[in-house]
Amino acid sequence: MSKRTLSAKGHPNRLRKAAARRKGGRIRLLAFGTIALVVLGLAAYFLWPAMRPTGGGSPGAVTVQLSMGGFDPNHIEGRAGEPLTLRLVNKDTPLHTDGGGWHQLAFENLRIDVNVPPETTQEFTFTPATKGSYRFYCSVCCGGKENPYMWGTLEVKA
Ligand SMILES: [Cu+2]
Repeated sequence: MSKRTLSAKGHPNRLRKAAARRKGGRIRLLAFGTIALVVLGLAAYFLWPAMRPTGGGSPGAVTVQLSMGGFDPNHIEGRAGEPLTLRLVNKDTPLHTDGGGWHQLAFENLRIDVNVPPETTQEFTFTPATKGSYRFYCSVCCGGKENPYMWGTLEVKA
């Protein structure tokens, strides 16, 4: 018989209390851990949009913000034969009733149609072949193509 069993027989009450204390400590630790995880998770959830990099991305990319107010900037310049990267930033939330926060950048005369989900950033690169003025629009919000604010221009120089 070991010493432990002996003492267990000798002081059953005190042992039970010690076991209960250990159990209570473990539950407290578990509760603390859970709460800490929840708090960290919530902090990350709420802070992520603020910390999300919006200035970075591909070097040389032209950033265009998409919103219910249209494109910002709504005038972009490029050069014929040179790749142009557009970085489309949509900060609208899915709570928008008009289009669900989605925005689009589509060119009238080029085969380009990019749809950007709410609260996301999308980059795309294309090479305008010839010089000229190309109009682009968003048709998923605020009256779409019929709304004069939902238009922008890409000026391609030779
Ligand atoms: Cu839009």
